[in-house]
Amino acid sequence: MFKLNPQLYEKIKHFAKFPQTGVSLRQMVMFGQKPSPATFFKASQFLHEELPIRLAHRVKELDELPRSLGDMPSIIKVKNWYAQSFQELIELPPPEITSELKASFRDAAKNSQSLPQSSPNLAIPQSKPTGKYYPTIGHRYYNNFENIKCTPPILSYTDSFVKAIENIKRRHDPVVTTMAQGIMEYKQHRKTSMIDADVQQFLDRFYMSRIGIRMLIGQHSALYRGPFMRNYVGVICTRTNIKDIAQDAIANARFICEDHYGLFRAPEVKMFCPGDIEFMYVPSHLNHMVFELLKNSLRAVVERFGPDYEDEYPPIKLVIAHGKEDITIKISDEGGGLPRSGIPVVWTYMYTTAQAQELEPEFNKSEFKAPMAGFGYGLPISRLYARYFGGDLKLISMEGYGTDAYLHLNRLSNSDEPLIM
Ligand code: W6P
Repeated sequence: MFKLNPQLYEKIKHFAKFPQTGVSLRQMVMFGQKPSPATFFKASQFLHEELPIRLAHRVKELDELPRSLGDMPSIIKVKNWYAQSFQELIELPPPEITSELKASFRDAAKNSQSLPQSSPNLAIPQSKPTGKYYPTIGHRYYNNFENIKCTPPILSYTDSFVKAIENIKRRHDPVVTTMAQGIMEYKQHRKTSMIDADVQQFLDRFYMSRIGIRMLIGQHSALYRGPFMRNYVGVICTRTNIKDIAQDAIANARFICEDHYGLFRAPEVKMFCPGDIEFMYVPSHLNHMVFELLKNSLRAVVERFGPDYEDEYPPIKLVIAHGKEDITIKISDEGGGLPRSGIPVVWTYMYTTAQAQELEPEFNKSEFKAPMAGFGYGLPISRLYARYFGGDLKLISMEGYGTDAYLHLNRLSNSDEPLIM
């Protein structure tokens, strides 16, 4: 069993002094579909520096939580995973490089095309006077090294690095559910169901960071392993068809709804989409968000009218609009709405209309498969996914009538990663 010792923690605190470097979607696709071994090596070097820094920030924050929360067994478990992953990365030896090779890398970097400028992510509060906001660099992330021949030690380094980060990603699969367990432990301990604003903000930061780390690892691994599909760069689809994804999410959400309530037909979802809209995005993120919103709308409608009134359900409307900056998906239901006082609660990591349930161990495994009513993390996490690439998610409700959810997606795709929120 791994344990976080004081010596390692000193190292972690040192790494946590360095700023995290963000990478935009636009920068990630610069790699093209099949990067050369040397380009891979360069990306590995970047991640080999960047990931320990990001992990260290997380360990430090977990360690500095109020004791009543930080001492919960599940939180300690998560902290140990982060510390172990940190240790594995800093102990992975970099390859021996001849000075000759080093020089050719330096030359190639000089001639490399410059990265597109990133723009501030609208989800981050801007121009903080604390100076805690670090714009992206990314130059260390991507360089085009088509013509450099890699030596065997470099190739074997690249290979063991990818294996190491894939292993880390797998280790962290159960982080969300384990943290949720920790929050439940905390609530029982404190005998309250409210979590305060600090904890809420911590969790937003924590899960946002997790999305970023997993995106970088997932991207690196997908680029290394393939399969190399048309219009895909790693997990990014350069021509994501929003209508197709919406249709898919509609079918899945309705199926889950029918299954959960024992319905013959879930409420209808009417889609309004002007033609085929294609843009650069991560299809799995988009699917996750739309699916999550639809589940909430379906649940509201079914629970308002009751499972015996299948023929009377008012349809849910899904409208897709595209402008120069944004693609927006609006999902409108007539599920009775929420009072204005209930809206902030929806974004906390405790909101669920379903009864608190024991988390099944199985649930840990698949990140993107949620039951009809999970443990209330669907909406806040979906908002983080939206914000991660410069979009946002908003709810406007009419109590007594229904709710509109607006999912904004930034189509310019050059937003900074929101590392500080
Ligand atoms: C509701 C509550 C809710 C949350 C998110 C999306 C849609 C809806 N509808 O009644």
